[in-house]
Amino acid sequence: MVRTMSGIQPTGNLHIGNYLGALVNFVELQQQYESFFCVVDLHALTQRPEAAVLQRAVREVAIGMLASGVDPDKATLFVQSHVPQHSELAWILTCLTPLGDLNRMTQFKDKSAQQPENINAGLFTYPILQTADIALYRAERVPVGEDQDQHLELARETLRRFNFVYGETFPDPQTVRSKAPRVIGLDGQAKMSKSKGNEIGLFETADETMLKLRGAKTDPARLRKSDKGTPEVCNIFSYHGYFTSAEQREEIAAGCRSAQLGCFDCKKMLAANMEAVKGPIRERAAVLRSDPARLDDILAAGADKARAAAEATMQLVRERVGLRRKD
Ligand code: AQP
Repeated sequence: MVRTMSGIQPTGNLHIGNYLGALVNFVELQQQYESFFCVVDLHALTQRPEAAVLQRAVREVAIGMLASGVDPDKATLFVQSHVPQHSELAWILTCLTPLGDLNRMTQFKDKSAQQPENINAGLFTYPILQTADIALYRAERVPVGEDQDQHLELARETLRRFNFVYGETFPDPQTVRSKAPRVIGLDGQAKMSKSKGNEIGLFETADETMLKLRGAKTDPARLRKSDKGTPEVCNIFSYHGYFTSAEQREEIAAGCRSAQLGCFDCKKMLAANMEAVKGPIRERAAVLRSDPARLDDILAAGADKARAAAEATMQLVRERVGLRRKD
């Protein structure tokens, strides 16, 4: 059966970019593929979080995945560090990756600028660990947002190199796009990110979201309600594209263009439509938080299944690279 694999970093609160760009696809793909979804805590170490903060974030991301619809009876949900084979394969792939390939990665440059006091080697080799995450499960479908394009290209090149050097071992992992591959942040400029403070949290209440939306940029040329707006250049209108029916979007666009509808009312409609999606997720998350033992059980069972699949791949890999004698 074709496998799908993806991970989310426990580096902060899940936001609607993670939900629309990745989680929506996790839920869809688990219906047709053998699915492995993980909380990538080893990746998060590149940001040097405090231990207690990391532990809490791991649980919150797992809760977010489950509350969004990842079904532990269909998909294997686990924590990356519970499967030590991720680190083992990452080292083997590190030895196959030219420095020049890593030098081209724009995310390394972005993250280095974001945390200039902590430009560690893990940030640089991050995409190799990501390649190992995918390869360990011999995944052929990888649901991720557009920001991961370059890393996926590097993963394909690295795995093709492995196959060339050691013999056909890994399938080519293909990216699976959602309908929202790049959700822009509330600043209207960069992609929405956990660590940039420009996010709408998946667990936020409607009031919290409205508070953020009130300060969010709209059409820069529309200074007063009486100014006619251009919905196509408005970041808020782009969010309507993800949460609002086509019919209501047409009404909003017409109201904006004719200056009948003000930005505040447009934002209120958006907050209500977002709440229709986020409200049930928030409620399911609250139920999951109230039963920590159940989450422990789900993650333990997921780790058992993931370790078995990972070990099967590693036995083959160790043999191919010469780390284990052929019996
Ligand atoms: N703005 C986005 N639009 C669409 N998809 C997005 N993803 C992230 N931001 C957007 C997708 O969500 C998945 C999980 O992301 P991640 O946590 O592994 O890392 P990231 O891409 O670095 O996400 P963030 O939110 O920007 O986290 P920080 O700030 O910690 O780096 C991925 O599939 C990603 O494409």
